[in-house]
Amino acid sequence: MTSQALDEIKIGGLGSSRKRVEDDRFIRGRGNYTDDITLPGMLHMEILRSPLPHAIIKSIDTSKAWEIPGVHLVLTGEMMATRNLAWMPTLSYDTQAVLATDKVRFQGQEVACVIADDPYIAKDACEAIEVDYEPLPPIVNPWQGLAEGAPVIRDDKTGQSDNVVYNWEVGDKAGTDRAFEQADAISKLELHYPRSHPSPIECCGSIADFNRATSKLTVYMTTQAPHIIRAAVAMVAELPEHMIRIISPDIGGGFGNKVPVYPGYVCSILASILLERPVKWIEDKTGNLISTGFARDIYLKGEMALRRDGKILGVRMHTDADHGAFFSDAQPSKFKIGLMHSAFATYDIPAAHLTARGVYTNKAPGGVAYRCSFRVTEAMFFQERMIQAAADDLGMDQAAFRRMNFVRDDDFPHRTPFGFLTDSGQYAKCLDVGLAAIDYDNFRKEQAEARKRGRLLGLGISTMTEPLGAGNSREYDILGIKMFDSAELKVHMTGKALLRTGAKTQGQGHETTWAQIVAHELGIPADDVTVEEGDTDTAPFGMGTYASRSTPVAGAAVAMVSRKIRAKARKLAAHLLEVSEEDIEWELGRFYVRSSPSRGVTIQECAMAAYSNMPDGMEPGLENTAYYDPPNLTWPFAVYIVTVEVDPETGVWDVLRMVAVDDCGVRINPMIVEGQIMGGLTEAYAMSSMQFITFDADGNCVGSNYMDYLLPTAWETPGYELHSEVVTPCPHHPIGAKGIGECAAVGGPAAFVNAVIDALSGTGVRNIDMPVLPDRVWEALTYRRDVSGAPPVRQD
Ligand code: MCN
Ligand code: CUN
Repeated sequence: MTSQALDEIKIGGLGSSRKRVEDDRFIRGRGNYTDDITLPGMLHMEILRSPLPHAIIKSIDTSKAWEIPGVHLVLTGEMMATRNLAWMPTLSYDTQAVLATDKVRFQGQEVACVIADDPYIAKDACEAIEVDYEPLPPIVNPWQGLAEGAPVIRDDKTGQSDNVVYNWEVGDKAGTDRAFEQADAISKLELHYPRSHPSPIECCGSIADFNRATSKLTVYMTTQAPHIIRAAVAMVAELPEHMIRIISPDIGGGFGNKVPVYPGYVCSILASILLERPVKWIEDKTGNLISTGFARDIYLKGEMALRRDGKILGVRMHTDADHGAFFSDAQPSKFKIGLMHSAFATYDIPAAHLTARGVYTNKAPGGVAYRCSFRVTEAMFFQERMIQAAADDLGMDQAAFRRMNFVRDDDFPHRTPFGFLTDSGQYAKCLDVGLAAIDYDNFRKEQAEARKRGRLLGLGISTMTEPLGAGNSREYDILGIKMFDSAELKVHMTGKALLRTGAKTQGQGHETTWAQIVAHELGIPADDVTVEEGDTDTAPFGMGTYASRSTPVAGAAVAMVSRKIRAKARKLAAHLLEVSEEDIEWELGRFYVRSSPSRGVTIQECAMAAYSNMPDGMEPGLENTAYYDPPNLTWPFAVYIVTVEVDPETGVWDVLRMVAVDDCGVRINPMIVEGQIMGGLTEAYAMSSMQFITFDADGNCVGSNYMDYLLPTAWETPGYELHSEVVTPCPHHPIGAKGIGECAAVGGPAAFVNAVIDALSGTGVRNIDMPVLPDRVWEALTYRRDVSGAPPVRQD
């Protein structure tokens, strides 16, 4: 490098904790969310939802609703059916009712819609609709669904005679059986990962605008994946794809909640086509909590074959997933239970076998949504709870047991027990950093001392590997659409640039970080790069943002398109400097002549030349597009360590300290990465300590509002101590970055629960299901037994 190279941090390049450019409008209240948009002549839609979880619809009388002044349209399933729109395909090859025709299958299911001059009229008219239901027995958990004689929820499906969605398995059964035969000890664990809800502050919504003059349909909506939605709308509504434009404006948090296709979107689209006017639908909080993509609600059990010295020989795992009434998971087609089989990727385990069963119940459809990379959250939770139980059973130290079984640094690339190929990491080093930070040995001493005086201290460790960034396209597709991503870069003649990608930020800060990648690759200051996402008419095709795939896939495409631009700029530089291309060297922001480094041209000068002084035969302009199909997922690693004190009288537990060591490879923007980690840890704390959304025996959703389903505020949230000193660059990512968006929410819960269980050691309590509420801890301590969180079942 010559002295004229730019200071990368000063231009907001890689490693710069640049302030988030999008926050300027957000904190001034100038964001542009779906509900901020008003179109001329716009009408408003409200949804009538079922009060019952399971019932036959005998009749629907909409006559009173039609009579209310200001009502323009009342939609029912029967009307949808005449257009073949009563049912829609889901992203997991099932079908889902748009508006119920035959039966309602969960409380909160969409039964009818009213479109009116304003939302209040529409709401009143919904209440004027009379539906005659004949109740059926509700099914609130898989066991009820699987019981002999259980009513068949999906009697709409030909050939469906029970409530089983799928049976699926993966791994080496024979090898695992052999490992168990050779084991000195076998450890077992059973638990329920409760239903949890992404609960973004902004609910879902859409504005459909069918233009009668052009026949073009524009939909503004809260989607994390606009291009997938465009494809789905083209298929469901049988509209030509080029006549559909999906625009995701600002999104107030997605967290997976805004990946699926919801009936509200479809109904607003049909209403706009029928009325030839824009139709807006904005969901309310309870509507969001009872009807949109939930997460988890899965029963996990497993056993571990162990050698006396602590070596893990094999693992067996079984899952029973509650999918609600429709199997609508947005996940790679190949894997029925998402990436559950990423479990135990952290450890060198010779054999493993997983069986998975999905069951229909009378709940909202879902399972995969919420900072999860397709069930990785459940996988890593089970892994780390099982590891703690096994270490305890062997009487081994929690940290030593993990270290002994970790995949070693020189073992990469490593084939995980279920067949993934992990490529890099420094697991033991991360653990050492975490243990030193929490002062592990001293804490253990303090814990023993405190115990003598009746105080219950606990320490929980979670060490986890996360598969982030679907695809590659060989293995990952949704409905046959391959999971790659894209970026388009236009460098204007003054050297300012416009970047668009196929991803869609919902708060993660893409407008800030993508510009940093361009700055790193081209030396154009990040402030000179505008980033746009979310409009299918302008953005290149992409699969959207979830599974922390944006940095691994779209972010890689940003680097690749920048390199294409640089390659062309190099030709322009050679022309300007009147030397051959081979004599040109690059340093950040500038090409120079190798033999005479002071002779050079900046990237901005090259940009100007692309429009004003290009060599003969060169195509003018400085624009390009890159599609990126990653060779593998990225594999970040994290260590989360929590210490707690449990009050034996009340079961209340307080977090004393929380240490987080995240290795997500090269960090584009360290401040944004830390924000992602803190947000994820807070969600982990919320899930493990307070968030409770369940169903009573009659199938009523309990916790469908913010009075019951708690979001921690700054007051409840513990302080976090973050460590960033371990950096293992991703070997295949162009800038060495791995995903980070979900790590803390995935790995965090086990650390909190492990800490509470550790505080209870000696009582025989092996498990308390989340949320680990004080009354559950009290029950465990008082009766010295495990506490299950499974919903109650009706006994009559
Ligand atoms: N980043 C970085 N360096 C890295 C990795 C990431 O600077 N090595 C930056 C990225 O450039 C990006 C952010 O960190 O600005 C998150 O990047 P990434 O890990 O690629 O995740 P995505 O952008 O794909 O975001 C998805 C992920 C998911 S799946 C959920 S769920 C979730 C999450 O992000 N939802 C969120 N974090 C969220 N944060 C906010 N504020 N809102 C949501 O809805
Ligand atoms: Cu599964 S929640 Mo995120 O992948 O959108």
